[in-house]
Amino acid sequence: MKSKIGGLALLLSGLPMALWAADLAVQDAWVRAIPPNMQTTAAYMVLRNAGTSGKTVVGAASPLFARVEFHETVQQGGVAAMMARDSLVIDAGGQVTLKPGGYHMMLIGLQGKPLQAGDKVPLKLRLSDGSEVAINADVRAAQTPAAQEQHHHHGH
Ligand SMILES: [Cu+2]
Repeated sequence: MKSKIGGLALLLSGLPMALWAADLAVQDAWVRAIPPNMQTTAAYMVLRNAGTSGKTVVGAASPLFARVEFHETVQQGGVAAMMARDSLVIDAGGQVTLKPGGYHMMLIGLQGKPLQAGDKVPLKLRLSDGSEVAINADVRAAQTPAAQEQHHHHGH
């Protein structure tokens, strides 16, 4: 991962955005495997901001999905519900963890074949300054208890 980022920075060294985006590190990015009859799943990761100013992720996209939304799972009267969020803010020197039962990226409208454990999902995060961060998330089998990120999206 480290060497990949280094190679990318070298490739784009003529562009100021490469330096900027390097402040935002993405770790442990993974996507929940999708059963054959579903088109929606969630992505999780740790976003770490090593920079001296806050970073705001304002959008995300994947070639494998029609659209990607930011959601937060919250407890409302004992029931888990998902709230859409416009953006994700990572404070200077801070980190935000996207995990089952909390913040996540909703991947909606699968294009193509079902995702199985071991597959990769390319994701691109767009920041408020116009820079982008590319991620290659691992697909993992759904073995965590918080499957609500899938079930609440029936009927979308
Ligand atoms: Cu969601």
